[in-house]
Amino acid sequence: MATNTHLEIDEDTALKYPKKYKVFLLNDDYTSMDFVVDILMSIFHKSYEQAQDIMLEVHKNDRGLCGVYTYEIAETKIMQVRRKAKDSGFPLKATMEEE
Ligand code: NFA
Repeated sequence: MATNTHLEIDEDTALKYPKKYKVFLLNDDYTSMDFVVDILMSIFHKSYEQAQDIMLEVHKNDRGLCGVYTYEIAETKIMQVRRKAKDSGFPLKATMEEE
């Protein structure tokens, strides 16, 4: 209305940014370093050098950031890690948390 000077937010049409989620790889004693580097290059699209750095970060500090994604993409990455690790007989795990 013309006399309403309040800022109104239309809940139905307001632009809402999707939440983002950090995906981490977790260290374990059994997964080979080469396999983790391969995971980082194939699933998280890192260069060989970036993949080496992240793998060593996970190895030394128990977890390392692999990327930030929307919920569904983060969830898909985690499932891809689980599937590829299981197929190769490694216990490697990935987790996510809201940014
Ligand atoms: N800690 C594993 C090893 O010594 C390597 C590893 C790195 C595993 C990163 C999982 C994640 N073989």
